[in-house]
Amino acid sequence: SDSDTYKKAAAEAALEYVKDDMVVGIGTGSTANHFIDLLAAMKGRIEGAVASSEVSAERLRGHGIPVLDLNAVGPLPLYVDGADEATEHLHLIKGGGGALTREKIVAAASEQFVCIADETKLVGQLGAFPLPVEVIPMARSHVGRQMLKLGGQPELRPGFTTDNGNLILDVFNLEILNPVEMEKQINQIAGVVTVGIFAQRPADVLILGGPKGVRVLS
Ligand code: DER
Repeated sequence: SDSDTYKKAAAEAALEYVKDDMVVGIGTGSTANHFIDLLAAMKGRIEGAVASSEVSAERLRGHGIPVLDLNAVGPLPLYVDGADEATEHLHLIKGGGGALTREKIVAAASEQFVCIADETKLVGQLGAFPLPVEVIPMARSHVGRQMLKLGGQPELRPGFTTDNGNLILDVFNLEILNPVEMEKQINQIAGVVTVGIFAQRPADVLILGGPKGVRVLS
């Protein structure tokens, strides 16, 4: 599909940021998968990768790329991952793939966060994509009620448990006028593990693939 072509182009452009002997932080999703598959060509030159999900870890191992524990490698120079939505301020909505907690951890531990996406992900205001919120199971209803108070419509992601054993609420129709403030507000709610707004720690570079090639925002 065209979208797949554009995701591949963005992933290809992200390879520029990978240097010899690096340990690279890697995200989750179809765009990150293209990056993993392209990274395989640099296998002998990088030290390894830190994965943000078991799925990505398996894909890396399948290419013979060493998967390392974040606690064993300290701060990372680079994190490459996709997004569900992005603004020109490099604020993101992530979590469509359900890996938002580990993605936020590895992004926080990384010097440079390079986000790769097809250009349809670029929006004027976040929130058309339902906001993923990872919650401790016993807090599902409590957090759901707080989302209603914020004007959102929470829906439990059916039959899904995160790598951390938690649940995900997808919150529809939230008006996210100030992503940094909304991220802080939802983070405070008891039972919330991670909210899929990446604004306090936004991307540093946004690479968008499209019919006219690749566009880089920073
Ligand atoms: O779940 C996530 O945060 C993924 O990065 C997701 O947002 C991007 O998925 P895609 O690359 O398949 O569009």
